[in-house]
Amino acid sequence: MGNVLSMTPLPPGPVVMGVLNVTPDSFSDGGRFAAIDDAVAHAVRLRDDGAHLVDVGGESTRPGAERVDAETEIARVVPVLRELTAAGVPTSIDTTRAEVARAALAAGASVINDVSGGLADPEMASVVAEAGVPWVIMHWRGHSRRMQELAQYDDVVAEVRDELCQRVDAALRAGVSADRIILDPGLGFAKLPAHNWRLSAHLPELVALGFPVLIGASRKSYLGALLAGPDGTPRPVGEREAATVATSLLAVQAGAWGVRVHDVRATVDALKVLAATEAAR
Ligand code: PMM
Repeated sequence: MGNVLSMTPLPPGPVVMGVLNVTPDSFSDGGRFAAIDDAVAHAVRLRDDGAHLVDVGGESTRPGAERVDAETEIARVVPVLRELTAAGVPTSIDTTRAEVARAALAAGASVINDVSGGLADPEMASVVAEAGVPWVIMHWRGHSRRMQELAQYDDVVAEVRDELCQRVDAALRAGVSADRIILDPGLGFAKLPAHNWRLSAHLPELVALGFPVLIGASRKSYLGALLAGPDGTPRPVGEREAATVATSLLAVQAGAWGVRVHDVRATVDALKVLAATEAAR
């Protein structure tokens, strides 16, 4: 599969983004992919399973996580991005730092996935504008260490939509082209479980803004809470796959353009079921 993400305008979707965390403290991969060879082999598997691009991240964004410096982040992601580019695997870089984004683009990344939507680093918008690459602008209120304190909303759907619109305005002012913008409500980022469910239920209101919408529900803790055992113990991270697939499928049915998932094969299978059903209408 070629790099559909280098198309202008963006491809129609659904687009599947596979997750590759190269962070020793990543909650879902448990550091297993920290070694470059393992990371590359895993990313190639995600591509072969049907991922349109592989999202490479070198800084954990799990709630409560401490930050690493830019140098560490670059040292983690750049060798992996170079190898993946050589292997023909399209990649995005999951970073909030302009410096890391710049290094990642030079190493072959073709999309910037910024969980802060440009808020964490004022330089990010100009890096994106200059490179002309697609930019995932996610809803965000603060870094992981304190983000759950910021999960306060009167109307989460309206506030997330309005805050995303402010980020879009800032991006356009910085010279980013509207056809390069992808929006993401940021499930789990300064959101309590009820906020995530409400955003999922009201996804069409975000889709109505007219930008492609990406959803990242994969293995998140609100799914673990939903599936908790009778004693209230959350379902472990590795056992949230069916719930992840269901969430991704519902999101695409509600108009999402793309989904960001760890288990690409399961999601691609589900999306094939949806496509076959739609084709038979
Ligand atoms: N979630 C995580 C990391 N990056 N990027 C986007 N665009 N949307 C998300 O929901 C998102 C993201 C955290 O999940 P992980 O630790 O499993 O990668």
